[in-house]
Amino acid sequence: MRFTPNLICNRDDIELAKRSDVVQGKMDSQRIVIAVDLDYFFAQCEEVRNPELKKKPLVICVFSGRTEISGAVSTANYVARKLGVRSGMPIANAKKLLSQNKESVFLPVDQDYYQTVSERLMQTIRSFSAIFEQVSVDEAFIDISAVIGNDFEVAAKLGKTVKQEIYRQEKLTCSVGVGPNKLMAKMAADFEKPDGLTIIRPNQVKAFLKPMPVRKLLGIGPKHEQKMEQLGIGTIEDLSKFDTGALSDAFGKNLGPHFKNLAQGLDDDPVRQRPVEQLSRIVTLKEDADSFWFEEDLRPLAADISDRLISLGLKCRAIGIVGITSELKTRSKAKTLTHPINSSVLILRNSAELFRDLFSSLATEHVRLRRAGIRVSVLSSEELGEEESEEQSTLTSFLSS
Ligand code: TTP
Ligand code: MG
Repeated sequence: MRFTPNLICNRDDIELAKRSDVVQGKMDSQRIVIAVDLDYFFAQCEEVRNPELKKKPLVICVFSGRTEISGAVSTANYVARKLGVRSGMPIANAKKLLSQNKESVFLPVDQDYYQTVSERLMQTIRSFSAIFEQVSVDEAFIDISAVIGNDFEVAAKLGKTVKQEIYRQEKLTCSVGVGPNKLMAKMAADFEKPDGLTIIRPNQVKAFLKPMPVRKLLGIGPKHEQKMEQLGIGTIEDLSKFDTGALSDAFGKNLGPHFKNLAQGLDDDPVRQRPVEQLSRIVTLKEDADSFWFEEDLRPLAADISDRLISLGLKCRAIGIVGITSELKTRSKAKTLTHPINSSVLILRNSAELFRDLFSSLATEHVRLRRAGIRVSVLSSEELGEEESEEQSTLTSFLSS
């Protein structure tokens, strides 16, 4: 059975799909969830920045710094994966695997860049449904039942539009799964990678899961798999038919029945917004700085963070700065605010203060900064305090001082 339909998508369908009045009355019968997972995310971000990398084996590394090659592989593009490179393997092993390939490129992770791309991606995905859950830096769910009811044909087109929109905005490919719950949507997204689109309708769930080995079922780890093997459970179908009491004996009274539900494709976990804990932006300065003169470089970072906070309806209660020195050492400072803020000028003001402090402590060491960043945390949707408006009025004098 094929689960990947060949769809032709058109904007009118989607506009129709977004009109909730078209689907009134169908909502309580069924959920439709879309899972989005970016393909080889960190490595693909690097390819967007430098398209020449596309045809080369590309490995993104978390260097531990002890030796030139100590550390682990974060991810790799599919060219490198075809040659055996995998997330989590020692960099030394990846180097060995690619030793014959002169074109191979090994890059360090650039967390801030990926984070910035991720935040834009999440905004795009969220624009398709307010019932949204970010699972990781490159993965999210949306529940589209309230938008399109239980029409899987429209859902399939919407899934395709999500892919197209992400590609149009970021030039990144992703794999999308559409299913009746989070479990099935995620398994659908994993089914065809990279650049896949897999739809699992409710009447296809059983056939989809049936032949798969149990380790493919989300939530089943290597230890569970081992135990299941001892019980004679090899496929997801075996698990779905296994005696519930015996599963409870083997895995406990919660986990045993839970596994059986998963094997039947059942999952009632709602798609829910997880709180955003912090936002950060970092910039490489035009020139390494030995005094606080680069306020102009900070202004766009503060504006970016402010826009993001406002779009999420959040304010921050703590603000921090990070400076990366010319020697690539990290220095940071942070402060707690008396009142939550989200305005760009106040974020700039508070981070500027922290940078002034940082520079006075660096002055004696003759250290220069290469990169400067702002991070806000302790986010909440609290209302502005009165003090913020007072602070606003005194701000101009501070900035021009
Ligand atoms: P994943 O989505 O698991 O992997 P991926 O996007 O690189 O590849 P795929 O096409 O299979 O989805 O993780 C997202 C990012 O998280 C990944 O690009 C790098 C980072 N990551 C690590 O740093 N270490 C790891 O072990 C894994 C699995 C991911
Ligand atoms: Mg991914």
